[in-house]
Amino acid sequence: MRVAIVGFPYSGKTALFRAISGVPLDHLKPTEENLAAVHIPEPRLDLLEKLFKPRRRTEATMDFIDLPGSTEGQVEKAGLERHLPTLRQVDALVLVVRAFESPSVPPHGGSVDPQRDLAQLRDEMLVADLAICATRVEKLQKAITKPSKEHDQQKHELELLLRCQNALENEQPLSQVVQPGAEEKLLRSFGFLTQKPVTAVINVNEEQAGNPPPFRDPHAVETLAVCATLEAELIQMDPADRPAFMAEYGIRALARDRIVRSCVQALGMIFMLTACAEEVRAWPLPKGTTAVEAAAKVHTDLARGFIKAETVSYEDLRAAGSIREAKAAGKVRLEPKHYVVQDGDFITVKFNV
Ligand SMILES: Nc1nc2c(ncn2[C@@H]2O[C@H](COP(=O)(O)OP(=O)(O)O)[C@@H](O)[C@H]2O)c(=O)[nH]1
Ligand SMILES: [Mg+2]
Repeated sequence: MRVAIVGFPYSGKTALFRAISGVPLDHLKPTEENLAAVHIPEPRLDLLEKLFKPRRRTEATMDFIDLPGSTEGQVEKAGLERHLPTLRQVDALVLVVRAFESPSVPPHGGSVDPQRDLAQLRDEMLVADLAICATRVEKLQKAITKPSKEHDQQKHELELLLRCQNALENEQPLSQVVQPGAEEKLLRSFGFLTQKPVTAVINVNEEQAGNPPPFRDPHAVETLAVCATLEAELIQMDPADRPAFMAEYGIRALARDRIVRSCVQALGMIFMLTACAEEVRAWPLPKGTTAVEAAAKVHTDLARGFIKAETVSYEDLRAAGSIREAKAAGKVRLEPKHYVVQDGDFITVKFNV
Protein backbone atom coordinates (compact mmCIF):
# COMPACT_ATOMS: atom_id res chain seq x y z
CA MET A 1 0.00 0.00 0.00
CA ARG A 2 1.36 3.39 -1.00
CA VAL A 3 0.53 6.75 0.47
CA ALA A 4 1.77 10.10 -0.85
CA ILE A 5 2.07 13.23 1.27
CA VAL A 6 0.80 16.31 -0.57
CA GLY A 7 0.44 19.98 0.26
CA PHE A 8 1.76 23.42 -0.56
CA PRO A 9 5.46 24.26 -0.32
CA TYR A 10 6.51 24.96 3.30
CA SER A 11 3.42 23.31 4.74
CA GLY A 12 5.71 20.80 6.47
CA LYS A 13 5.38 17.76 4.18
CA THR A 14 9.01 16.76 4.55
CA ALA A 15 8.91 17.33 8.32
CA LEU A 16 5.85 15.07 8.47
CA PHE A 17 7.55 12.44 6.30
CA ARG A 18 10.44 12.45 8.78
CA ALA A 19 8.01 12.17 11.69
CA ILE A 20 6.33 9.14 10.09
CA SER A 21 9.42 7.38 8.76
CA GLY A 22 12.05 8.34 11.32
CA VAL A 23 14.44 9.05 8.44
CA PRO A 24 16.83 11.85 9.49
CA LEU A 25 16.95 14.99 7.38
CA ASP A 26 20.50 14.41 6.13
CA HIS A 27 19.47 11.04 4.66
CA LEU A 28 16.86 12.58 2.39
CA LYS A 29 17.49 13.35 -1.27
CA PRO A 30 16.22 16.93 -1.58
CA THR A 31 15.44 16.89 -5.31
CA GLU A 32 14.00 13.40 -5.63
CA GLU A 33 11.03 11.45 -4.33
CA ASN A 34 11.77 9.88 -0.97
CA LEU A 35 10.08 6.62 -0.05
CA ALA A 36 10.01 4.84 3.30
CA ALA A 37 8.38 1.57 4.35
CA VAL A 38 6.77 2.15 7.73
CA HIS A 39 5.74 -0.67 10.06
CA ILE A 40 2.06 -0.95 10.79
CA PRO A 41 2.00 -1.61 14.54
CA GLU A 42 0.29 -4.94 15.25
CA PRO A 43 0.16 -5.51 19.02
CA ARG A 44 -1.92 -8.65 18.50
CA LEU A 45 1.30 -10.39 17.39
CA ASP A 46 2.55 -10.16 21.01
CA LEU A 47 0.29 -13.02 22.05
CA LEU A 48 1.26 -15.14 19.04
CA GLU A 49 4.94 -14.54 19.80
CA LYS A 50 4.35 -15.78 23.33
CA LEU A 51 2.51 -18.88 22.12
CA PHE A 52 4.74 -19.86 19.20
CA LYS A 53 8.17 -18.48 20.17
CA PRO A 54 9.05 -18.00 16.50
CA ARG A 55 12.38 -16.82 15.12
CA ARG A 56 10.79 -13.86 13.38
CA ARG A 57 7.97 -11.37 13.83
CA THR A 58 6.82 -9.71 10.62
CA GLU A 59 4.47 -6.76 10.71
CA ALA A 60 2.96 -5.35 7.56
CA THR A 61 4.40 -2.15 6.14
CA MET A 62 2.97 0.88 4.40
CA ASP A 63 5.01 2.94 1.93
CA PHE A 64 5.02 6.70 2.42
CA ILE A 65 6.26 9.05 -0.30
CA ASP A 66 7.52 12.60 0.10
CA LEU A 67 7.57 14.53 -3.16
CA PRO A 68 10.34 17.01 -3.92
CA GLY A 69 9.47 20.70 -3.79
CA SER A 70 9.62 22.85 -6.87
CA THR A 71 12.98 24.58 -7.37
CA GLU A 72 11.58 27.44 -9.40
CA GLY A 73 8.21 29.13 -9.99
CA GLN A 74 4.88 27.38 -9.35
CA VAL A 75 5.16 27.95 -5.58
CA GLU A 76 1.55 29.17 -5.60
CA LYS A 77 0.55 25.61 -6.34
CA ALA A 78 1.02 22.32 -4.60
CA GLY A 79 2.39 21.01 -7.90
CA LEU A 80 0.06 18.01 -8.09
CA GLU A 81 0.05 18.17 -11.89
CA ARG A 82 3.83 17.84 -11.99
CA HIS A 83 3.70 14.77 -9.77
CA LEU A 84 0.73 13.07 -11.42
CA PRO A 85 2.67 10.02 -12.67
CA THR A 86 3.46 9.16 -9.03
CA LEU A 87 0.22 10.38 -7.51
CA ARG A 88 -1.99 8.43 -9.90
CA GLN A 89 -0.42 5.22 -8.64
CA VAL A 90 -0.75 5.69 -4.89
CA ASP A 91 -3.60 4.14 -2.90
CA ALA A 92 -4.22 7.02 -0.50
CA LEU A 93 -3.19 10.61 0.18
CA VAL A 94 -2.16 12.52 3.27
CA LEU A 95 -3.06 16.19 2.75
CA VAL A 96 -0.95 18.57 4.83
CA VAL A 97 -2.13 22.11 5.52
CA ARG A 98 -0.12 24.64 7.43
CA ALA A 99 -1.37 26.21 10.63
CA PHE A 100 2.01 26.95 12.22
CA GLU A 101 3.49 30.44 12.36
CA SER A 102 7.17 30.90 11.68
CA PRO A 103 8.85 34.23 10.90
CA SER A 104 11.64 32.44 9.02
CA VAL A 105 9.38 30.33 6.79
CA PRO A 106 7.15 32.37 4.44
CA PRO A 107 3.68 30.82 4.24
CA HIS A 108 2.01 29.95 0.96
CA GLY A 109 -0.36 32.74 -0.11
CA GLY A 110 1.28 35.34 2.15
CA SER A 111 -0.57 34.33 5.31
CA VAL A 112 -1.28 31.28 7.42
CA ASP A 113 -4.81 30.19 6.50
CA PRO A 114 -5.49 26.45 6.70
CA GLN A 115 -9.10 26.70 5.45
CA ARG A 116 -8.05 28.61 2.34
CA ASP A 117 -5.12 26.25 1.70
CA LEU A 118 -7.30 23.19 2.07
CA ALA A 119 -9.85 24.62 -0.38
CA GLN A 120 -7.09 25.44 -2.89
CA LEU A 121 -5.54 22.02 -2.49
CA ARG A 122 -8.89 20.35 -3.08
CA ASP A 123 -9.35 22.59 -6.14
CA GLU A 124 -6.03 21.51 -7.54
CA MET A 125 -7.08 17.88 -7.13
CA LEU A 126 -10.37 18.55 -8.91
CA VAL A 127 -8.62 20.32 -11.79
CA ALA A 128 -6.11 17.50 -12.21
CA ASP A 129 -8.98 14.96 -12.34
CA LEU A 130 -10.97 17.10 -14.76
CA ALA A 131 -8.01 17.11 -17.15
CA ILE A 132 -7.69 13.32 -16.99
CA CYS A 133 -11.44 12.98 -17.46
CA ALA A 134 -11.66 15.40 -20.40
CA THR A 135 -8.84 13.68 -22.31
CA ARG A 136 -10.50 10.28 -22.01
CA VAL A 137 -13.98 11.59 -22.81
CA GLU A 138 -12.67 13.17 -26.00
CA LYS A 139 -10.98 9.92 -27.05
CA LEU A 140 -14.08 7.87 -26.36
CA GLN A 141 -16.36 10.25 -28.19
CA LYS A 142 -14.15 9.94 -31.27
CA ALA A 143 -13.93 6.16 -30.98
CA ILE A 144 -17.69 5.82 -30.78
CA THR A 145 -18.20 7.48 -34.17
CA LYS A 146 -16.14 4.72 -35.82
CA PRO A 147 -17.54 1.21 -36.32
CA SER A 148 -16.28 -1.10 -33.59
CA LYS A 149 -17.25 -4.24 -31.69
CA GLU A 150 -16.55 -2.45 -28.41
CA HIS A 151 -19.23 0.24 -28.70
CA ASP A 152 -21.30 -0.99 -25.78
CA GLN A 153 -18.34 -1.06 -23.45
CA GLN A 154 -17.13 2.34 -24.64
CA LYS A 155 -20.58 3.84 -24.23
CA HIS A 156 -20.76 2.50 -20.70
CA GLU A 157 -17.37 4.00 -19.84
CA LEU A 158 -18.27 7.30 -21.48
CA GLU A 159 -21.48 7.54 -19.50
CA LEU A 160 -19.62 6.98 -16.26
CA LEU A 161 -16.90 9.49 -17.16
CA LEU A 162 -19.45 12.14 -18.09
CA ARG A 163 -21.03 11.65 -14.70
CA CYS A 164 -17.60 12.04 -13.12
CA GLN A 165 -16.92 15.17 -15.16
CA ASN A 166 -20.19 16.66 -14.06
CA ALA A 167 -19.47 15.92 -10.42
CA LEU A 168 -15.98 17.40 -10.63
CA GLU A 169 -17.34 20.55 -12.26
CA ASN A 170 -19.64 20.83 -9.25
CA GLU A 171 -16.66 20.48 -6.93
CA GLN A 172 -17.61 17.04 -5.74
CA PRO A 173 -14.76 14.58 -5.09
CA LEU A 174 -15.16 11.35 -7.04
CA SER A 175 -15.00 9.32 -3.83
CA GLN A 176 -18.56 10.52 -3.24
CA VAL A 177 -19.85 9.70 -6.71
CA VAL A 178 -18.28 6.42 -7.72
CA GLN A 179 -19.95 3.25 -6.49
CA PRO A 180 -17.64 0.67 -4.94
CA GLY A 181 -17.34 -2.47 -7.03
CA ALA A 182 -17.69 -2.38 -10.81
CA GLU A 183 -17.55 1.41 -11.22
CA GLU A 184 -14.61 1.79 -8.90
CA LYS A 185 -12.80 -0.98 -10.76
CA LEU A 186 -13.49 0.53 -14.17
CA LEU A 187 -12.03 3.88 -13.09
CA ARG A 188 -9.07 2.52 -11.15
CA SER A 189 -6.58 2.76 -14.02
CA PHE A 190 -7.16 6.52 -14.32
CA GLY A 191 -5.81 7.10 -10.82
CA PHE A 192 -8.17 10.00 -10.09
CA LEU A 193 -6.90 11.96 -7.10
CA THR A 194 -10.30 12.81 -5.66
CA GLN A 195 -11.23 9.14 -5.74
CA LYS A 196 -8.45 8.25 -3.32
CA PRO A 197 -9.11 8.09 0.41
CA VAL A 198 -7.60 10.99 2.33
CA THR A 199 -6.23 11.57 5.80
CA ALA A 200 -5.93 15.30 6.42
CA VAL A 201 -3.20 16.69 8.66
CA ILE A 202 -3.19 20.19 10.06
CA ASN A 203 0.38 21.12 10.94
CA VAL A 204 0.15 23.22 14.11
CA ASN A 205 2.47 25.25 16.34
CA GLU A 206 4.31 23.52 19.15
CA GLU A 207 2.04 25.17 21.72
CA GLN A 208 -1.01 23.76 19.95
CA ALA A 209 0.24 20.18 19.75
CA GLY A 210 -1.78 19.11 22.78
CA ASN A 211 -4.69 21.47 22.27
CA PRO A 212 -5.28 21.96 18.55
CA PRO A 213 -7.72 24.43 17.00
CA PRO A 214 -10.93 22.95 15.58
CA PHE A 215 -10.32 22.16 11.94
CA ARG A 216 -11.73 19.45 9.74
CA ASP A 217 -11.59 18.40 6.13
CA PRO A 218 -15.17 17.20 5.54
CA HIS A 219 -14.06 14.93 2.70
CA ALA A 220 -11.25 13.25 4.63
CA VAL A 221 -11.64 9.97 6.49
CA GLU A 222 -10.07 11.73 9.46
CA THR A 223 -8.37 15.06 10.23
CA LEU A 224 -5.41 14.95 12.60
CA ALA A 225 -3.60 17.85 14.26
CA VAL A 226 0.15 17.33 14.39
CA CYS A 227 3.20 19.47 15.07
CA ALA A 228 5.42 17.97 12.38
CA THR A 229 8.80 19.35 13.50
CA LEU A 230 8.19 18.34 17.11
CA GLU A 231 7.14 14.86 16.02
CA ALA A 232 10.20 14.55 13.76
CA GLU A 233 12.33 15.21 16.86
CA LEU A 234 10.26 12.87 18.99
CA ILE A 235 10.67 9.91 16.65
CA GLN A 236 14.46 10.29 16.74
CA MET A 237 14.54 10.03 20.52
CA ASP A 238 15.28 7.01 22.62
CA PRO A 239 11.80 5.49 23.19
CA ALA A 240 12.45 5.63 26.95
CA ASP A 241 12.77 9.43 26.78
CA ARG A 242 9.62 9.96 24.74
CA PRO A 243 6.92 9.87 27.44
CA ALA A 244 8.36 12.85 29.38
CA PHE A 245 8.72 14.89 26.19
CA MET A 246 5.20 13.97 25.08
CA ALA A 247 3.74 14.86 28.47
CA GLU A 248 5.44 18.26 28.35
CA TYR A 249 3.69 19.09 25.07
CA GLY A 250 0.44 17.27 25.80
CA ILE A 251 0.99 14.76 22.98
CA ARG A 252 -0.96 11.59 23.69
CA ALA A 253 0.22 9.36 20.83
CA LEU A 254 2.95 9.48 18.20
CA ALA A 255 1.91 11.16 14.97
CA ARG A 256 3.43 8.19 13.16
CA ASP A 257 1.04 5.75 14.82
CA ARG A 258 -1.99 8.02 14.46
CA ILE A 259 -1.35 8.59 10.76
CA VAL A 260 -0.59 4.96 9.96
CA ARG A 261 -3.74 3.88 11.80
CA SER A 262 -5.80 6.46 9.97
CA CYS A 263 -4.45 5.35 6.58
CA VAL A 264 -5.22 1.72 7.43
CA GLN A 265 -8.79 2.80 8.11
CA ALA A 266 -8.95 5.01 5.02
CA LEU A 267 -7.79 2.13 2.85
CA GLY A 268 -10.27 -0.31 4.39
CA MET A 269 -7.49 -2.73 5.24
CA ILE A 270 -7.80 -5.63 7.66
CA PHE A 271 -5.17 -8.05 8.98
CA MET A 272 -4.97 -11.80 8.98
CA LEU A 273 -2.60 -13.32 11.54
CA THR A 274 -0.54 -16.43 10.93
CA ALA A 275 2.06 -18.34 12.93
CA CYS A 276 4.52 -21.19 12.63
CA ALA A 277 7.78 -22.09 14.36
CA GLU A 278 9.59 -19.82 11.91
CA GLU A 279 7.48 -16.69 11.97
CA VAL A 280 4.44 -14.89 13.30
CA ARG A 281 3.05 -12.48 10.80
CA ALA A 282 0.31 -9.94 10.08
CA TRP A 283 -0.97 -9.94 6.49
CA PRO A 284 -2.69 -6.81 5.20
CA LEU A 285 -5.80 -7.61 3.16
CA PRO A 286 -8.53 -5.52 1.57
CA LYS A 287 -11.88 -5.90 3.34
CA GLY A 288 -13.88 -8.67 1.68
CA THR A 289 -10.93 -10.95 0.94
CA THR A 290 -11.90 -14.64 0.95
CA ALA A 291 -9.97 -17.40 2.70
CA VAL A 292 -8.62 -18.82 -0.55
CA GLU A 293 -7.52 -15.35 -1.74
CA ALA A 294 -5.79 -14.78 1.58
CA ALA A 295 -4.11 -18.18 1.30
CA ALA A 296 -2.79 -17.19 -2.14
CA LYS A 297 -1.03 -14.18 -0.61
CA VAL A 298 0.88 -16.48 1.71
CA HIS A 299 1.79 -19.03 -0.96
CA THR A 300 0.26 -20.13 -4.28
CA ASP A 301 0.45 -23.76 -3.08
CA LEU A 302 -1.87 -22.95 -0.19
CA ALA A 303 -4.49 -21.66 -2.60
CA ARG A 304 -4.01 -24.46 -5.13
CA GLY A 305 -4.34 -27.23 -2.58
CA PHE A 306 -6.73 -25.40 -0.24
CA ILE A 307 -8.84 -27.70 1.91
CA LYS A 308 -10.01 -25.58 4.86
CA ALA A 309 -8.92 -22.49 6.77
CA GLU A 310 -8.61 -23.31 10.44
CA THR A 311 -9.79 -20.04 11.92
CA VAL A 312 -10.07 -18.47 15.35
CA SER A 313 -10.64 -14.80 16.06
CA TYR A 314 -7.91 -13.01 17.97
CA GLU A 315 -10.31 -12.18 20.79
CA ASP A 316 -11.36 -15.81 21.20
CA LEU A 317 -7.73 -16.95 21.13
CA ARG A 318 -6.77 -14.36 23.74
CA ALA A 319 -9.67 -15.33 25.98
CA ALA A 320 -8.83 -19.05 25.66
CA GLY A 321 -5.12 -18.50 26.20
CA SER A 322 -3.88 -21.11 23.73
CA ILE A 323 -4.86 -22.84 20.50
CA ARG A 324 -5.55 -26.06 22.41
CA GLU A 325 -7.88 -24.31 24.86
CA ALA A 326 -9.58 -22.44 22.02
CA LYS A 327 -10.21 -25.76 20.26
CA ALA A 328 -11.56 -27.28 23.47
CA ALA A 329 -13.93 -24.33 23.81
CA GLY A 330 -15.16 -24.86 20.25
CA LYS A 331 -13.84 -21.50 19.06
CA VAL A 332 -11.73 -22.88 16.22
CA ARG A 333 -13.73 -23.13 13.01
CA LEU A 334 -12.94 -24.90 9.74
CA GLU A 335 -13.86 -22.37 7.08
CA PRO A 336 -14.31 -23.03 3.34
CA LYS A 337 -12.68 -21.20 0.40
CA HIS A 338 -15.34 -18.51 0.12
CA TYR A 339 -15.23 -17.55 3.83
CA VAL A 340 -14.71 -13.78 4.13
CA VAL A 341 -11.69 -13.14 6.34
CA GLN A 342 -12.31 -10.86 9.34
CA ASP A 343 -9.84 -8.46 10.92
CA GLY A 344 -7.73 -10.29 13.48
CA ASP A 345 -8.55 -13.82 12.28
CA PHE A 346 -5.78 -16.23 13.20
CA ILE A 347 -5.69 -18.66 10.29
CA THR A 348 -3.87 -21.89 9.53
CA VAL A 349 -4.54 -23.13 6.02
CA LYS A 350 -5.01 -26.87 5.67
CA PHE A 351 -3.90 -27.83 2.20
CA ASN A 352 -2.86 -30.71 0.02
CA VAL A 353 -0.65 -30.48 -3.07
N1 LIG B 1 7.61 25.97 13.71
C1 LIG B 1 7.34 24.97 12.88
N2 LIG B 1 8.03 24.88 11.75
C2 LIG B 1 7.76 23.88 10.90
C3 LIG B 1 6.74 22.93 11.18
N3 LIG B 1 6.68 22.06 10.14
C4 LIG B 1 7.63 22.45 9.28
N4 LIG B 1 8.28 23.54 9.71
C5 LIG B 1 9.37 24.26 9.07
O1 LIG B 1 8.92 24.79 7.84
C6 LIG B 1 9.90 24.65 6.83
C7 LIG B 1 9.31 23.87 5.68
O2 LIG B 1 9.03 22.55 6.11
P1 LIG B 1 9.14 21.33 5.11
O3 LIG B 1 8.80 20.12 5.88
O4 LIG B 1 10.44 21.35 4.39
O5 LIG B 1 7.95 21.72 4.12
P2 LIG B 1 7.59 21.15 2.67
O6 LIG B 1 8.02 22.16 1.69
O7 LIG B 1 6.10 21.02 2.70
O8 LIG B 1 8.27 19.82 2.51
C8 LIG B 1 11.10 23.95 7.48
O9 LIG B 1 12.03 24.94 7.84
C9 LIG B 1 10.48 23.31 8.70
O10 LIG B 1 11.44 23.21 9.73
C10 LIG B 1 6.01 23.05 12.40
O11 LIG B 1 5.13 22.25 12.71
N5 LIG B 1 6.34 24.11 13.20
MG1 LIG C 1 9.57 19.03 1.12
